[in-house]
Amino acid sequence: MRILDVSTSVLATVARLGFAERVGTIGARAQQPLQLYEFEACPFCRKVREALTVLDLDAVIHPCPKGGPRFREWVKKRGGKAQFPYLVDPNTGVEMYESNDINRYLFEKYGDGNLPLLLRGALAFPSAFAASALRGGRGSRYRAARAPAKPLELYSYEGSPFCRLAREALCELEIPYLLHNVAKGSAKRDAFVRLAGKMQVPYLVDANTATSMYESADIVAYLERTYGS
Ligand SMILES: N[C@@H](CCC(=O)N[C@@H](CS)C(=O)NCC(=O)O)C(=O)O
Repeated sequence: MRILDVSTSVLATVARLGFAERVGTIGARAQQPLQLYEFEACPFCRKVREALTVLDLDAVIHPCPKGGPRFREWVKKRGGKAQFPYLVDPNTGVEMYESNDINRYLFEKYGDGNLPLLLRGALAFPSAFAASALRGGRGSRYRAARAPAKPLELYSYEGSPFCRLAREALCELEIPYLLHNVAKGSAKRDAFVRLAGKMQVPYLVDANTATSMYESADIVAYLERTYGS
């Protein structure tokens, strides 16, 4: 299974032409992390996660897999419907649905206003959809899990095939986490290396158990063991 997981995750990155492995032109910085309600398999959510990577922004991810009891309900009450992605920007009070609107907002507020072609061109949706299809629905459905007392933290970037495997597990188990995007060119890489020891992602920090680790296979196994049921 592991070889299949890794190879289909690599293909998902290829389907997006290797996008969101590198930071683009950034603008103003967010004082507080953004809040994103989404699920890993959703192609619209993928485009927003890519925007966060390219803009080098951190976000608290509230996973909303189908059947998830917690954050889906919150979005339904807050915005009026269960549609994802849903962005909350605590810096400005802005809250919105619609991936294209969210990305326009993000690039205007935190970039140079110019959306990359892969987030607006004719290829944007079909290739984002293909990336999800290649993962065969991973990161779309809730699996019974215990909620952690405090959000976890994940160092990651959207285009990394290995980070995707860790995010899928966090999503299916509906575990909220602070996503630190550290793509190539990120200003946060030096601080990350000082914290963790070397530049390798995914890297998971769980303050609930005083645990931190590299390696996607170990992270997935840890999450299943600790929070899965
Ligand atoms: N036009 C919207 C479409 C969003 C959308 O259709 N999202 C799907 C998931 S891919 C959804 O929320 N489905 C309802 C559900 O998952 O219950 C956008 O770009 O954000």
